[in-house]
Amino acid sequence: MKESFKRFIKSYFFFFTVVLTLKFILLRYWLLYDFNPFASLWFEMSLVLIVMSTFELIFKRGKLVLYIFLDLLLSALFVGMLIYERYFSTIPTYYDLSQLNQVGSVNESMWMLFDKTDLIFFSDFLLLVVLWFFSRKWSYPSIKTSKLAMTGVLVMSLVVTIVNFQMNKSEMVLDNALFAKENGFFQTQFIQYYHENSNSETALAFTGEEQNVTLKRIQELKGNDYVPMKEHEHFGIAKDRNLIVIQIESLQGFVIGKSINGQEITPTINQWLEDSLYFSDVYQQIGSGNTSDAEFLMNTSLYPLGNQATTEQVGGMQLPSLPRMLGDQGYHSVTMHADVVTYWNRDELYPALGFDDYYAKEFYGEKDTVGFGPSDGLFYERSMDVIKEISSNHKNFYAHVLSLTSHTPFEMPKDKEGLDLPAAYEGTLTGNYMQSVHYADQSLGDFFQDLKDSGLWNNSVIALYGDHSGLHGKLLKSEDQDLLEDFIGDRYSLLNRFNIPFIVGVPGKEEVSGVVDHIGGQIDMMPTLLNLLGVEPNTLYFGHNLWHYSDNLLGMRYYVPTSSFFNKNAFFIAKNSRFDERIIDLASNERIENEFENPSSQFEDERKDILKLLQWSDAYFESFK
Ligand code: GP9
Ligand code: MN
Repeated sequence: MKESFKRFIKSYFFFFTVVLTLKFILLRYWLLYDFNPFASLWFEMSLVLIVMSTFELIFKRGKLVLYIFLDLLLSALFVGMLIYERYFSTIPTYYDLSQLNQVGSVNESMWMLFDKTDLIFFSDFLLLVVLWFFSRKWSYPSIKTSKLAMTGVLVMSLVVTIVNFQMNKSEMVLDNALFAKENGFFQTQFIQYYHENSNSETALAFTGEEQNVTLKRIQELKGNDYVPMKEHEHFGIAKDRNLIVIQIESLQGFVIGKSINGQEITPTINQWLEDSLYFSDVYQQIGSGNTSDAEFLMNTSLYPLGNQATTEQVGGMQLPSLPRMLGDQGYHSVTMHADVVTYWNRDELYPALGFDDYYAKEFYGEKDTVGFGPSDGLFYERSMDVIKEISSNHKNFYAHVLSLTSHTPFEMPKDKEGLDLPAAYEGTLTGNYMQSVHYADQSLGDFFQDLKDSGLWNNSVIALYGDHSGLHGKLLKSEDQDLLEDFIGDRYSLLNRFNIPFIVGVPGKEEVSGVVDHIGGQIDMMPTLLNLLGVEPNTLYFGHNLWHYSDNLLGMRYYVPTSSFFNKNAFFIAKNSRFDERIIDLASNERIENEFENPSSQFEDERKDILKLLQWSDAYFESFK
């Protein structure tokens, strides 16, 4: 017995079991703040042991190669997961593997997040080489494990995996990391896959007369009495105008109206605010599809999917959308972006959204490239040519114009850095961000001037918003936190991070101006614009006219756990693997849960309501498949 145990601990099976268990323990600790080492054995190794015992039972030779391959694969996956978490503040899922082709464009930002300590996941390979080199008694290759023992391991591991799955399959995965902490990384994937592929029925009227009943229910869950859009004030104030919607890459609200070293960061926008509507309390709602989710939200007023870029699912669909609704009114619609059109599956997204035409890198070319596309300056110049052409051929048009230069890591050629920054900001992520936003604003100014010169300005509605935050997660070093705190005059909180500007101008209509502090999200943009254009949506939508309604219930998922929401007064962040529920007061930017005896109960009803809204939105989306 003693002898066979001695032999066993010299086996590959034993060596890699120990090594991989240790790696899982470390990964779960770093990624999920899980201090329980047994969770690694029970949840994670049970599955790995199925693979390893199968190796043992099937193969007589070459097992070492298989083990090394498995170990390498898992180690690379673990490092990838850590980097991913630093960028997206959540753990990846199997969907993300299908997105690996997208990594090319953002890899610069990704590599900034690689940490030397990540190499620890490869340290066992060094150990293997050293052992091999120095130990002549290294007899691993000849060690055989007992068939009976391996069959036992296989059966046990299978039982544990199946029992885990059966026990948890009915649970909803609201937060990947929390679910993985409680049930294991692999189980999280299985259960998500299971939910994705089992049909869930929603007793909801999507079409016909009853659609209004659903719209009413949606509005009630958002805390308002439903009023048909035709009865809203200012309905149709911009009837028959063109619509130009500009989505600015990574533009956050905290720079608007602010100066540094006596220079305005966004002078074009600041001046435009004098005669336009500024919705100051609007928050991003994108999911893992980032920029493309913002495009989706703007054009559909539906929630993006939780765990995968919505664009992954839209192939062949004909979604209810802004281009389609405006198309019914005779508008020609076009969308413009300087990256390759296949990035984020936009070649499938645009037909699904019903755009008549799109212009992408293939059109804009490679000249004056900054980051992964031609500069905003060049982009607007060429877009202007298209817009002029379209406006001369069509009665009305809708142009969705998507800027790109102000993308992470915000590094630009010196001649595009227009701000004279204080020394402390030079070369920092925060300083670079300000420079790139300043450049984006300056290029926007040229575009605005061209619109004015061409005469299009005065018969258009011009709207602008940021797609999502640029300064977030572990990209921010402590020096950035200090600089931001100093700049804002308050801590750089999640509210600052998620707040984006939404600005709407109807030139010549003085009443369309001022600051509106109604709480809103990207989901509210489409209905707000349709109201001005005097087009009552003929489909379901999950936002509302932000000018009319002051209460709201807004979901955000992916960047915070699903079931997190904004209401009129607070941002409720659901529990995740690291923190309990957190509640931030919108007015004071302070955490407020300590003021309640039982914080979650205050918000429990709304938490259920937002889950309902998300489920309805998903089901509505699915109904177009
Ligand atoms: C890619 C560009 C940037 O085409 O839109 O995408 P992001 O990384 O912000 O999602
Ligand atoms: Mn983006």
